Amino acid sequence: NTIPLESRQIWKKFSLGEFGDKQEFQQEFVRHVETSLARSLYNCDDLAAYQAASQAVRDRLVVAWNRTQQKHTLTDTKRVYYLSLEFLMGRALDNAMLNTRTKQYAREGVKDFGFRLEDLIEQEPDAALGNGGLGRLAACFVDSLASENYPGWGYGLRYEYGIFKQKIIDGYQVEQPDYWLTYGSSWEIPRNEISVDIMFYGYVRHYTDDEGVHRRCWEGGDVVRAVASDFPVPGYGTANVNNLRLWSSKPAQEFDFAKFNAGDYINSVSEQQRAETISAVLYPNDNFDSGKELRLKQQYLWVAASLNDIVRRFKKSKRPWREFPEQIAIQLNDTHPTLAIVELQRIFVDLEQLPWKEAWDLVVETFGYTNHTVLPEALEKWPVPMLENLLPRHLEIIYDINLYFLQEVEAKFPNDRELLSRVSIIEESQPQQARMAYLAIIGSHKVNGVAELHSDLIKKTIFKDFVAVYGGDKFINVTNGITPRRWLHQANPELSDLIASKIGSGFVKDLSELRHLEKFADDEDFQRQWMLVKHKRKEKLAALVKSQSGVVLNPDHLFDIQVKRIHEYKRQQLNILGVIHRYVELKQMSPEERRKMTPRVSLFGGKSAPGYYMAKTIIKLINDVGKVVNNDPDMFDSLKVVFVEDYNVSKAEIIIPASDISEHISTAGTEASGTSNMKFVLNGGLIIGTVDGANVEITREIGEDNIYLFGHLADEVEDIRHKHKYGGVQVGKKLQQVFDFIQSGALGDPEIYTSLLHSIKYGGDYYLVSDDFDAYLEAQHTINHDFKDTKEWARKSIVSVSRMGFFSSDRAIRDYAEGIWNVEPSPVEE
Ligand code: IMP
Ligand code: B1N
Repeated sequence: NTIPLESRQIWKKFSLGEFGDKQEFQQEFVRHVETSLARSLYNCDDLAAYQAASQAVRDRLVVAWNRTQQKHTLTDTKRVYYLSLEFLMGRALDNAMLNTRTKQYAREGVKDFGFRLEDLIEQEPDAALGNGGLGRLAACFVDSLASENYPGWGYGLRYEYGIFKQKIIDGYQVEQPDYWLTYGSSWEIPRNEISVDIMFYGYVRHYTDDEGVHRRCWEGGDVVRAVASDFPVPGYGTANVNNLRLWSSKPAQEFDFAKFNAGDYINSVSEQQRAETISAVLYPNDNFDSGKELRLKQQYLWVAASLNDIVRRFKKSKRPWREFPEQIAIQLNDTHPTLAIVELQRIFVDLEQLPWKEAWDLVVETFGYTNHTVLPEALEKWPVPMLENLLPRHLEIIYDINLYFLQEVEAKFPNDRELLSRVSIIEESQPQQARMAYLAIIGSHKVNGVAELHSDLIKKTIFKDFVAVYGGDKFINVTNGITPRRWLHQANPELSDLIASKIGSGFVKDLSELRHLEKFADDEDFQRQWMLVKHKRKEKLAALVKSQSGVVLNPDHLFDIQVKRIHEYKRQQLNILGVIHRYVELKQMSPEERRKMTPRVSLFGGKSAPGYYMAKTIIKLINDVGKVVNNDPDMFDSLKVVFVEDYNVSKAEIIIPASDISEHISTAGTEASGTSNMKFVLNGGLIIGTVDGANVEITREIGEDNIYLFGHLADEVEDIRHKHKYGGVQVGKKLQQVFDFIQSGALGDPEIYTSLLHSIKYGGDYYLVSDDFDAYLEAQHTINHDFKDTKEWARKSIVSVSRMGFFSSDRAIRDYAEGIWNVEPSPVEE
């Protein structure tokens, strides 16, 4: 099925190339409106224009995509597969135009037809197939894999419903389904021919093969079909286009003939239909394990389909099995894909009949595992009875992996039964549970945390015993990063252009070039331009807030922003209690005194898991404070409090460039890394933060004079919790004042907040709000003072940006490539 040699010249003549000019773009645009969309020039609105523009750009990506895959197949290079249950991609059009450098043609091209490109970009729904940092990290990583020319694919699930849309009604979060495929996705290439049948339930049959070897085989279960969809991932300034392959569950062709013949046609069909529910909806939990069977089904369907695909591709190369890890690296984004370890061992042993030990060595060489959290409620465990029912053969393999592992431990540390029970994959609880992180460690050759502090912490706490067993070298750090394409060049073209005017635009590809900016930090003219960009971006955010909530913000005021998932450990409660404190203070002042204070805007945004009561209470509190403060004439020139509804990637692109200060104030030791901290600083905002996650390395890079750190340190937290537990919590004067204010009913019915306040005062204050409150206010006080010196503020901002090169996800990907995957870039010629 290849085109004959003699005809290839004809083919090449018609093969799509890059857009050479505006006209070429317009030609394709009109063609797509008239044919793909079946519309006309009398019937072309912004949405149709968006779709036509997308398809014109997409067509080019598809051609480059094929060229890239062809090249990788031909050269048979080692490939990387990034398995993530979440890819929080956001919008694709702007990114695709920037990465392929066709934005200018598109802008001018649609302008001739009376469209503004910005309006078309706004038509695209976010691909929001993730919850927060973990999912967005995966999206940054596929961008960097492509931009750095690595042959790297993402594998995930094609949820029909991404993370819910958040409405705020009467101050409360209300969830609405996010059906993002209403108009289809212009970026999706359906691959109906690529499908894998996946089994659930069934039983294990034992048999003896021709050579007399005892073997086991999983059979007799229900079958569901996984079908592939591909989303091209263009690199920046390279012809390399990688792939994000997402699986959907579909009914298998197999039909329940028994039922069918018994005349139960309707039930037989509708049972098949249920298969589709597996990939229907993303679990809306961040840093939380719900332990539901449907989630386990999602994980297995995705992992089994991906491995089938990977193994099929490997088999095409006709290499012997022992070369598997020389050709393939698989990275596990947290424990969600840990069953991949078991599935690959099953493929090797049951299907390909490799001896156990030989197979297992290949498995361990293939996998790497990234840990993203130490929070106990987030560590995945599956009840053994659930595994036994859904995946009986996998459970047996887990038992065997565990047995061999425990034998190894026993040989190394004889007679330590305590140790054996501590490191066993199977927790002896009622019912027994399989600890997925332990399985991931045992089945991987490298385990990494996502920031230095976090990587040290996991070695000292949750994985301590495994460091004793394996030695420290298996556990490494790869600090997270962000893609400078989306988070600077695309989100903040004003700043990107200003930077480029001084140091050229090379930093978009090599972020370390930002260091050349430092010599302009004292240039007063440059400082003014710098602050002008910030001001423009604050105006843009103010316009968004105005249109959404009617609240008018003054862009001259200090914008203090905390946007991220709402979680007690991230401590939005500390922030809002601080805001209340400020409000109470301001109220007690005379108008003259008040005028001397730094006027502030406190902006919040983020979603709570639908079942997380305390987080929802925090959202309600923020909104209630906003209602009182924003309607208080005394506060008009001093304080505004805003909750931005439905925080998502596209809103982040507007919000992040607009901060003067952003808050990253998790209880020390709880935020594994954080990535928005990096995004805010890269956009010239300073941060207030605790000594936690990547804040530590940001401080090291930009210097401690350029960051406002406060609060207790990670190694003090355990002792403080212990004291709370046995000696009670001391609520200081200032915090008590805030509690009194809330309890006075000034914000509305205080009953609503009782559980929140009690969790601090009488509930052991697990997140140390009381302990860090005064230090937090102190740091905010310093910020108010420093903000008045605009020149010095601008200098700090410029210096910080110039030192942010390390936090590019390109660097992170190179760290993975060298430290874990052992892969080389494989560029495609333009
Ligand atoms: P897969 O590796 O079989 O999943 O193929 C992925 C895509 O890469 C295919 O749809 C093809 O477009 C391309 N591809 C795979 N193998 C070859 C090849 O041998 N020559 C050219 N293109 C290939
Ligand atoms: O992963 C991010 C880090 O920057 C954040 O600090 C970290 O909190 C985040 C279960 C998670 N850790 N764990 C999750 C998400 C969904 C889920 O179902 C856990 N998310 C993080 C990137 O490293």
